Amino acid sequence: MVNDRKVAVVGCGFVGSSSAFALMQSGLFSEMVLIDVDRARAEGEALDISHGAPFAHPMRIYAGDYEDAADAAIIVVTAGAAQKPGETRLDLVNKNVAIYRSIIPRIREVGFEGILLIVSNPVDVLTYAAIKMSGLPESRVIGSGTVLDTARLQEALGDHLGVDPRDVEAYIIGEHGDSELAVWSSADVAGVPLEDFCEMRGHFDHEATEARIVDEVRHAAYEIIARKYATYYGIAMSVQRLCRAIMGDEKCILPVSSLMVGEYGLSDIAISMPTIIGRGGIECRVPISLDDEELGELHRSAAALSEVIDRAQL
Ligand code: 6V0
Repeated sequence: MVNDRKVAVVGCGFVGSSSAFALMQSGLFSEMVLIDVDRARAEGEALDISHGAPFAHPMRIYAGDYEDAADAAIIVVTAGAAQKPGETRLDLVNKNVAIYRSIIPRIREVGFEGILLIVSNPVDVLTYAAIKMSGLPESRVIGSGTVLDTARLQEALGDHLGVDPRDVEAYIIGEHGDSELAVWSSADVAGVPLEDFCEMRGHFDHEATEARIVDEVRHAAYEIIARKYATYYGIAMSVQRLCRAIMGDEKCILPVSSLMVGEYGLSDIAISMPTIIGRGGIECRVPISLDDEELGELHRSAAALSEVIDRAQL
């Protein structure tokens, strides 16, 4: 039995607690279980966040165990080591695969029937690992993927063009990491091709601007970590957005990480591309059109991930 008003968060560090805080404010759920290997941490966060609930939505928030999460509609997994200054997301693989070996089988054992939302990094590798370890149908295992990177891209373009970032239709796809790519060839604002819109707003140096913006997006996490040692608010809002899409059966299109089954010639790998999200999780991947250069970049991104997956022996 799935309780549609219940969510669980595994890992209550910066990302888990910020996500829990965002979910408390969302009104999507009336019960939230926080799980962490450091039980005191989970208890402290549950108390602190619950004291904000009277200002938002009535909600029962408590520290618990996997048994308490068995009937949750969504389990968000943020447990794991985070990047240190200078580390890449892929550097985290061995540590976090080992952590996932102590988490995902527990979720499987309690007979979880909801949606597993993977957030820990490297998110594509861990989404693949979670599919393998959980035995859940692949449609019910979603990696937050490049949802955050796409928000960063929309924000940068909105700022550059002086428009609401929500009106910018542009995606980051591929690995959530150094090899991700922006799909410029089909980007638009209100149906106007991006480069035409740029010219309308007085910007003509497309190549240099696109290179600068994609570079800023790729390096955003490094810039933030260099200054404040962690990133968490942007991902917390991405988690809230994904939970809203699932619980509202929105059928909205978000660039999540999921198992490829032949799209662009890719398979046996989890990577991000625009995907229709609803109450069942992943409904359908949307094969966005790519030009030859973008397709080449996507294949390079996938090859980098495949190599890491092979080495991790999942
Ligand atoms: P953190 O603040 O160190 O928190 C990690 C938490 O996980 C701690 O509270 C640990 O006690 C807990 N933990 C460790 N092992 C276990 C276990 N076996 N079972 C339960 N809990 C455990 O890290 P932070 O919260 O900053 O980052 C967490 C993860 O999110 C890292 O892998 C980050 O790289 C990743 N991020 C992913 C993003 C994305 O876009 N997908 C964005 C930002 C960070």
